Amino acid sequence: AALLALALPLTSAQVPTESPAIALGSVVPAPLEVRQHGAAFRITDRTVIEAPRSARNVADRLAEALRPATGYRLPVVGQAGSNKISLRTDGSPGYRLTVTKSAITIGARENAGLFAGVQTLRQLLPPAIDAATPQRAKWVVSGGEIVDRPRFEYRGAMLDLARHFHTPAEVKKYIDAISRFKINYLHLHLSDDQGWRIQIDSWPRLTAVGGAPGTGVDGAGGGFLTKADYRDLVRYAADRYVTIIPEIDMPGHVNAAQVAYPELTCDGVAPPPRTDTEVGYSSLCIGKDVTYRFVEDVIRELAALTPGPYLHIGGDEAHATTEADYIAFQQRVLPLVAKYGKTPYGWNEIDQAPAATGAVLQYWNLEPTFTPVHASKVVLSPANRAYLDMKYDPATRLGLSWAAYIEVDDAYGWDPLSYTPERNILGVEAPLWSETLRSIDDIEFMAFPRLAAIAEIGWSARKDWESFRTRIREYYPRWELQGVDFYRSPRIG
Ligand code: TNX
Repeated sequence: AALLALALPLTSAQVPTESPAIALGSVVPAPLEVRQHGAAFRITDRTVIEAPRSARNVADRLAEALRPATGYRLPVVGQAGSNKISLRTDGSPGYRLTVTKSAITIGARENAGLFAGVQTLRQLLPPAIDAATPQRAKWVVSGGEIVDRPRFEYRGAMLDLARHFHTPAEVKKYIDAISRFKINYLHLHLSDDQGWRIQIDSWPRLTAVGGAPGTGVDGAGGGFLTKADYRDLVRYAADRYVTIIPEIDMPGHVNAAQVAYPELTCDGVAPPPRTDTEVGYSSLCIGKDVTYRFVEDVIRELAALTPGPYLHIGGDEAHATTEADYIAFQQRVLPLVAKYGKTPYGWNEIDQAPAATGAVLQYWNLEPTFTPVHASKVVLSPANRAYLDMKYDPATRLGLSWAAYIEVDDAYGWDPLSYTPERNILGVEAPLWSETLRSIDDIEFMAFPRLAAIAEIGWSARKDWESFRTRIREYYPRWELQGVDFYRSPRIG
């Protein structure tokens, strides 16, 4: 799809130069307050980007976004008169975007807010702004003001690198696409029965064996991240105000680790490598000391690589672990995450352990209400609403259907507050499991437009399907120009 977009730049016939400026509120996720008034601003070959040193990174992202399609220089400067896009640090939580004839101003307390404002601005320009080569278009933005801030502080996406490895270049392309919708956490599922995808120096066979060619579902998902790859991804994400959350899944989902290190089983015998999609058959050996040396080494190395606050230890579907063993395991392991300076994070099963006090839970179950017993905060990922690997309908070529078919309006039509009181909620996350996915096109086809629906649930205070439907329909040409694949839902039209 990326090649196609490059090969077919928009012709002037496809981009009417007289098209009216986009309405100020026509953005996904929907902004909080919008007042359209006054004259529009037009970006010209003389426009400059004004930013203080502290916001240089955001200014660079803005310039990168606007230069290819406009063909303008758009220099980043410390101070300018008029005809400028100005980034400034002010008191606004979220961001405030003001458009007058002489300037576009984005103000925010933090760079993350400025970056969110930049994503809004990109959607207020004609879709041709996403072309990779200079386009003939009037780069006009409607006059007025947007005051916007997130409903929840955590708006996440998850990629499963274990069932099929996805390369750093693919993960970066996904970060580009999700950060446009103000997603600010990317959870990487780095280990499972079929593969181990992150270098751990103290246990090198994890990747030498668990990341080898032939691992993954159907033997088609080999590969792993070196520590250098991972650090580079963390940096790339941080430059887009996305925080990486690593997950090592345990005590279940560990077959790949046990193939590499048979001492991690109770009988010391290596199990056969698995390339099927079954779940719930493997378990670390809860009574063995080596189990906790292994777990502590992995947590220590991952914590040292990860600047973000969270470390996810999985904990789901441990059907091969007794309940008593499961709790005993989490009682020892949850505190290890804190020992290395991170907030423990796990799938909702970890709430069985009293040591989950202070942890974050990721709720993936289907029951419509949930009250944490031990954990402090919940990230909502109900599988029948937020799982991007569920098929859209029975005809969808990719994906699974054990939780539901999830059309775009199903992904949009739920409220976190109906699950648990607001004080428990950290935010929402849309996981994408990779049993059936190979390429970045596969990932994108399952993620979009549903990820945009989840992003709006996480960001916007008000929700309206008809309005979302219209705004996301208007986004389609942007995905086409970005070379991002997506599902043309009949519900959107
Ligand atoms: C359940 S839900 C899983 C994963 C599978 C996924 C497929 C959860 C925490 N675990 O192991 O990949 O279903 O949809």
